[in-house]
Amino acid sequence: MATDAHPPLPRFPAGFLWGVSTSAHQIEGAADERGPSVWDAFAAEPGRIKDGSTAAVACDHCHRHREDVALLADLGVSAYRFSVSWPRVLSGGIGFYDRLVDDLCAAGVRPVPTLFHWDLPLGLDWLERDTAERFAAYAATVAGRLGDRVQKWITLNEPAEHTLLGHALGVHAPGRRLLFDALPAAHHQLLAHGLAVRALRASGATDIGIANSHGPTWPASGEKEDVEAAEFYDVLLNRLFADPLLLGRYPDGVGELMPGDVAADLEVIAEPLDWYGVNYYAPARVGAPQAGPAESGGVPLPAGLPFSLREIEGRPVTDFGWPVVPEGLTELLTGFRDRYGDRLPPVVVTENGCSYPGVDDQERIAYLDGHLRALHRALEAGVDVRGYFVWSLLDNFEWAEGYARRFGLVHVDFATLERTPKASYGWFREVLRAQR
Ligand code: IFM
Repeated sequence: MATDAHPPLPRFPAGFLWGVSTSAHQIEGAADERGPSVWDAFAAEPGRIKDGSTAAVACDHCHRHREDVALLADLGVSAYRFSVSWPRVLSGGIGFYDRLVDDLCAAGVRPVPTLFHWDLPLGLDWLERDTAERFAAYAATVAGRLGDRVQKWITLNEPAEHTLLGHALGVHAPGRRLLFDALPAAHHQLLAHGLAVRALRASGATDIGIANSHGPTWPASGEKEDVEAAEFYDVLLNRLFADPLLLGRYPDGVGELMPGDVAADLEVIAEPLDWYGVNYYAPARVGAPQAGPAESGGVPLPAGLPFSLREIEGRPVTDFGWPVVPEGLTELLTGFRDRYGDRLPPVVVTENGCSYPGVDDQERIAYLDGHLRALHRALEAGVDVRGYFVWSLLDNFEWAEGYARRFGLVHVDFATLERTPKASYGWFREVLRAQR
């Protein structure tokens, strides 16, 4: 709804895809109706999840998906990004996605499944190359079952975070602290992506992307040491995952650290994409290493890293402590266009959102409003952006934070599982109406 604080948003192009995102492990629950994932095992270890919770019930979406599809329809989104639980499919539960996709289609909401959003079946391991082959077989199974109704596919969600938090720093499942020895997990996920693209294409899919998290990296100063540290961080978080996909090569010095026949794998990894998904939350301000304890977004960082993360001063922060920097989205997208040129396919913002408590969530409205304006500036600057998905439809299980961080447009009472649309839900609905 347009107010003095939020005048009407500029018009986005006809056919622009408007959506919201969720992921299986964060909302589905019904854990006893599927096989276990690495996240079930991780959450069962004392001290891993801040509030001691698990995702066994979460939003109970598996049993309440009709109510959630009705919320999507009422919101007026054209698309819904959800993820398919590989453990659920392995244990014979693919029928749930059949029903979900049917209900979405009946409601006029385009289903956009992500095939992997961190809930690896327990027993599989991204350090093993074989996991990539298994992923391709699973992708073929899902495409065979849903491909008659699903056009738009996402292979992986945020392999960067899954590698960094899960394999390098050990604060997400599977809880490994391998630091730079975690790089094979990144390579095997990228290989899995490429093999899955081939499997999806073989099943007739023509609209395939990936959801990668990216953000601008700002040097803490113009000093050479800070600039070099920021460049290193940019390689780690951005280029390590975008260069192989879009250019068919790793940044200098990285390929040598990867396992297997990297040159042959890169040909698979660089299978052409129909679009490129960007998850954006905030930029990083990076400087040379500093003495003393370091952290990133509340995650303690080990000593000895060749960079340090610095506070972005003078900005509001979300409940998670993340700085609110809408223009970082414009900078990121125009920077990607400049860096990758015509190798960059059309872009879709596959996640953007913020954690705040409460149902009258004016801060979330301000956050989304600011980011949509920033996105429009990227369009004006010539970036081919085709869609925008809010993270998230529902408050959910926010990984190691448990249920304390609320990203939803819809409030979930985790005692009763009652859904209550927040002020931001009403605001976004009006935005979507005005864009029709
Ligand atoms: O909740 C996560 C999501 O699973 C992946 N992207 C970032 C979100 C907020 O932390």
